[in-house]
Amino acid sequence: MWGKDLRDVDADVYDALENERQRQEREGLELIASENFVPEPVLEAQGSVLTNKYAEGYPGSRYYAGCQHHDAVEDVARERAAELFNADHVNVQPHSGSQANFAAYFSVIEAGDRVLGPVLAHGGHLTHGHGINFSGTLFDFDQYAIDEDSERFEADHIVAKAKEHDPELIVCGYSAYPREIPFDAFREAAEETGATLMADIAHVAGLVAAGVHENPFPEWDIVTTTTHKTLRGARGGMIMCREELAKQVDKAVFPFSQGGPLMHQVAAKAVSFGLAQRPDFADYQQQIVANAQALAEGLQEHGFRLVSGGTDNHLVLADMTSKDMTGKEAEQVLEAAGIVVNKNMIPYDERPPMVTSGIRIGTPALTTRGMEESAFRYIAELIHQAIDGHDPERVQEEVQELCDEYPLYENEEPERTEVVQQ
Ligand code: DSN
Repeated sequence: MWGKDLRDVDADVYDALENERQRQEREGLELIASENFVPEPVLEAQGSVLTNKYAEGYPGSRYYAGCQHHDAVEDVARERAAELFNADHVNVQPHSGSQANFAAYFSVIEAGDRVLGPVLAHGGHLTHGHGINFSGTLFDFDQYAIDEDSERFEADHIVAKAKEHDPELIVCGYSAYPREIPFDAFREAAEETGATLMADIAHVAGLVAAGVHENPFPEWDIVTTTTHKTLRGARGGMIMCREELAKQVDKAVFPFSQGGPLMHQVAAKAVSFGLAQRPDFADYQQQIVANAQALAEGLQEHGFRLVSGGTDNHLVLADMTSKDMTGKEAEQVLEAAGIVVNKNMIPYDERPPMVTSGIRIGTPALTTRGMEESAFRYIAELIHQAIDGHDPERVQEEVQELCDEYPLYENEEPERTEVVQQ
């Protein structure tokens, strides 16, 4: 009817996809801390016929007929996630991390309620109470900060802030915090104030699932995550909670904030959770951290100042004022050399978010390619050479060689054919 192969049917999209595959595999070192490369079976599930069907509701209770196979897939996803994170209940339908946080808030608090969350520039996320986001608009947020000297979240400050604001909900979890999340400090603050506890573990979810980072369960009330960062799954969000909150969480996702679930994504989440249950996933997560620490040491040897002096997890945050550069300039210089990082605010940054003083560098994606500590020490050397302006062409060549040495998807390059537009 319309042809079977994308390359025959739509040259524009086919070419863009092929170019992106080429960029990911051959044209640079992917060091954005929130990105990763999913295994082929995850891609296969994402491109499956499950995209064809509406399945509003939950397994065993759908609004449309014909959902038996969708039920099977969603049950598997929920069960695997619950086991991975030791959660009583899981909702795997949120389309993204922001959607998960939206629904999580409305499952435990109402508009106008008081919430305590982190300062965005101190590692938080827009959905943790920023004024330009729904969270800062709909709820009465106050923010806790990183300690200016230790550059870590400290219990005294968090507890004092909680007593001052008397929140109904306390949120922790970060996009750019290189240290272990101090869950105890938040538990103490919640005990003092009676607040509900919510952790957004999007960045460290893979580490948590593998036991490389502390798990907020079983003590915490509600935990959100994305599924595609260190967890290395299909792109999307997820909410986990104590059994008592299960009904509220499900209602807050559907019908309150979402319509039909993206069941092809749910299937792909199920596949990635299954892969995360295998023993080699724990090795992978340990390697992510070992690589970040090797990268941190290499950068420090070359005079980069790192926020908090190092890392416990999958990312480092480099203060580029130690190299007389802004984050934006560093991002551009590195991108020209084929090293992909993002500019990032550092705590107490005096520069605006589109300039920043820092860069965030993460190890999950290149660890998926098989790189270990020696490769990351070498990457630190290449970053130093690019930033300090040594022979940019040679740095680019070295980046290319590293990409070739650590292939990503092993598939043969498809033969380009003449595209016939229909
Ligand atoms: N955009 C993500 C990150 O890069 O951390 C957060 O949602």
